[in-house]
Amino acid sequence: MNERLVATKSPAKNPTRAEHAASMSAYIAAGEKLAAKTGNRGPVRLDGNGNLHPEILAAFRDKGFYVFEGVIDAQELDVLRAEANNMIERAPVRKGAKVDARGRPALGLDHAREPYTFIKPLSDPWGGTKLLGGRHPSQMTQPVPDGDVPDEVPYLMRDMCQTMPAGLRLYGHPQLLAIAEAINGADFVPFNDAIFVKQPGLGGAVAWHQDGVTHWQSPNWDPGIHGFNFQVQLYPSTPANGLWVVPATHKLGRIDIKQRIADNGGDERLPDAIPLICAPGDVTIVNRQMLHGSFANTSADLRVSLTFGFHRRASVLGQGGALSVERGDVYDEQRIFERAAVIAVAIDARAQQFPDETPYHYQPFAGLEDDYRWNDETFERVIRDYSSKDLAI
Ligand SMILES: O=C(O)CCC(=O)C(=O)O
Repeated sequence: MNERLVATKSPAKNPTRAEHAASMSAYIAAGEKLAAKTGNRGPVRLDGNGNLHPEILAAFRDKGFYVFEGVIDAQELDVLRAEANNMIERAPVRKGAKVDARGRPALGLDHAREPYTFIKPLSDPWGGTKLLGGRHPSQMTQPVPDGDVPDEVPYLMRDMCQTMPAGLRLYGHPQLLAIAEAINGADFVPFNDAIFVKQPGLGGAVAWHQDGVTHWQSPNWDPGIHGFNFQVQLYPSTPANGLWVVPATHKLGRIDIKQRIADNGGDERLPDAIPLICAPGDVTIVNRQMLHGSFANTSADLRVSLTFGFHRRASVLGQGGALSVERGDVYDEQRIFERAAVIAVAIDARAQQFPDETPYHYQPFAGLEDDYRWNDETFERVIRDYSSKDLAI
């Protein structure tokens, strides 16, 4: 038997919030120890040419994740928090409503796609369903929330580059884009973005899964073919509210997740997993082929993770709609160019706000910078409803 679970009782089928939190404590303690041993964290280190330090790249390629500490400074973090909180507060009071909880027009009414996903408090909306390509085969424990709670809470919020000016500027962050280039090449392309909201005592679980759905059988399959995601943490990301990963699983191909859980006695607390523990302003990268997930947030701590990913161009070109993208969509040169233009505008939006920072040079838009300055015209042409051009694989 795995020694990490000896001291831990299996969670009851529908534990109370407090029972669930208690059932996690030994697992969390063991996960913290394993995470400390695993390492793969520290500040962003670039070499003299502005490239990600090869040691970090090698560590990421080996374990499939890295935690960058202290990337976003306190001032930028404050603005991001205020704007993300505004998005939470301005959510429709319930699914489909036109107003927020205070009767103001809800945010997102003019978006092509509803930017919010709501769930029942502490639920796992995807586990054990066919949603999102059926990639979450096993449902997590869904504890019973305390007392009087809303029927639905925001789980995901999309379109941060449209609704949050600081979110757009973050998308043009020179260090983050240098990391994307190191991993996916200078002609890297975007994937999508979503803000995971895990309110204390309410936030839902994300069942164990691997993200990619397109290239598992590809003759060119390799551990990096489905790209990676950033998560920018606005609040502490703890073992109780945060993302857990099973290191190095990005190299294994498609994993039989149901079997892994069965082999663990049906217990979702996978023994080799580690929590990505972050302070506010830390940024994680996670290979999208990693086995990862998060538990219902029965803790007292809010987590808000701005999540956005990037791909290799070759992984996307010629592919088509997957996950939340319309099935008939084709990722041709034009589609990729239009979605990638968000990066070009974001770089300029950031340069306008932070004139002392050296902007990132995005090779696919070299020479086109003047057509992609941040202004009202590019908001309409490039940013409005950009997520309907996402490049999911
Ligand atoms: O942050 C989370 O809880 C889940 C994130 C996730 O599953 C993802 O980024 O694919």
